[in-house]
Amino acid sequence: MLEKKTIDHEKAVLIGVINREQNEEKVTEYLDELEFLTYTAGGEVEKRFVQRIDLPNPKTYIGSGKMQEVEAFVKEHEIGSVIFDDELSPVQQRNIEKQLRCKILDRTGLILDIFAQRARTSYARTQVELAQYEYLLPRLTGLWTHLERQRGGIGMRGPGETEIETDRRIVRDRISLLKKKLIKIDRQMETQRGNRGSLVRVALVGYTNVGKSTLMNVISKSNVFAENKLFATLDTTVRKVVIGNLPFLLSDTVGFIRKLPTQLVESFKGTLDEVREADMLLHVVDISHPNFEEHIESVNKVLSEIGSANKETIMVFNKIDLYKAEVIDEDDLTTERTNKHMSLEEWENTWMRRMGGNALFISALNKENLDTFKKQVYKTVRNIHVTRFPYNNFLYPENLDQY
Ligand SMILES: Nc1nc2c(ncn2[C@@H]2O[C@H](COP(=O)(O)OP(=O)(O)OP(=O)(O)O)[C@@H](O)[C@H]2O)c(=O)[nH]1
Ligand SMILES: [Mg+2]
Repeated sequence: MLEKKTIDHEKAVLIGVINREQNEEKVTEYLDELEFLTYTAGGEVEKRFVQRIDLPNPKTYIGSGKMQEVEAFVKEHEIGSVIFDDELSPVQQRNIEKQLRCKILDRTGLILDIFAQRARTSYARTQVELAQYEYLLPRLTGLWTHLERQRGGIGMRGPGETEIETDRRIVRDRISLLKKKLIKIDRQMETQRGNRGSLVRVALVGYTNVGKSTLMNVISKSNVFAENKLFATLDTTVRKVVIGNLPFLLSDTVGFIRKLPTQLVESFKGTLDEVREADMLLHVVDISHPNFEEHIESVNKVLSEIGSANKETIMVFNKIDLYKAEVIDEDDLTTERTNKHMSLEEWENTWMRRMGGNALFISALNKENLDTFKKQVYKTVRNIHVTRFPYNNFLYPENLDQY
């Protein structure tokens, strides 16, 4: 009898490269994240392969010797997917697949698959489907057709499942249909947003898994889905929040990630409109993550792409309960002191200090420092509010303490 593998335990192998732009430490961090993504998609990583290579091999991305190593491992351990941290060209993807005879995904394909798996509303599903078709279009010829019997699992959800052999014309038609459908939904959403009145709008933004939904739940007593997986939230939730007696609207939306596929940024335009139209942003950061500074950069990059980089922003450094500085042994004379060895207090005295009250340190989970957080949010929202409605500023004292 054929062994039936469950999607939950699909075996995967990860591949990353060391080059001038990314040293070994960076690659390890990237692969940690890729492993978390794989786990979120329902896979289990059996092994990581890392190669030092300055220019990717145009045919197979990694060199032929490494490919043989991977091939042997894939055969021996019945690996279902081989996942590359970097973007593969359609040609590379095809060549690699021919040699390894299993599913080949890159970071973009994997992220799209997770989005497809997690999309709940028809809006989110339409957005993801559009992104998947746009990713698929240049990769159509012959891709995966010889893998028919292995259908299902990572990378095969969504349009990949049924439409893979259809020709480009059909896919193009589908793309334009989905675009039209999105324009229609976008218009409806726009009207809905317009109906919300003139309340100040605050948007939670940040890297995925930093605690945006948790913070939303804590301050709005709502119940937004939060969990320790990537992209728990795909749709936007908007809640009315009142601090003091000042009401405003708070929205929680999709998290960002390094190399967020451009197809996704484009098709999630409607979802990101919430951010674009917000009066101010709460940029949530997981300060306990070793890579948090790079996360901030990735988020800022997406914010620039959607024209929201210059909005009034409060940086909210979350998960202070988990923050641990790496310690250098007293006798260790070789290790150089880097950012990773800084205490929270030291961090507070870096560029964060220059942000004044607009850099806050909290734990949404343990409800630490939420008072300071509320005070600062109040102050900023109030400023926007009284600028807009100068005649009723007597309703709202300048500071929350004055209530
Ligand atoms: N230790 C600790 N864990 C936290 C804190 N805030 C959130 N978490 C945990 O971090 C994980 C992710 O939280 P979410 O609120 O889902 O994060 P998110 O930013 O909404 O994530 P996405 O929707 O996936 O982008 C969950 O397991 C939370 O319990 C915190 O202050 N301390
Ligand atoms: Mg969330």
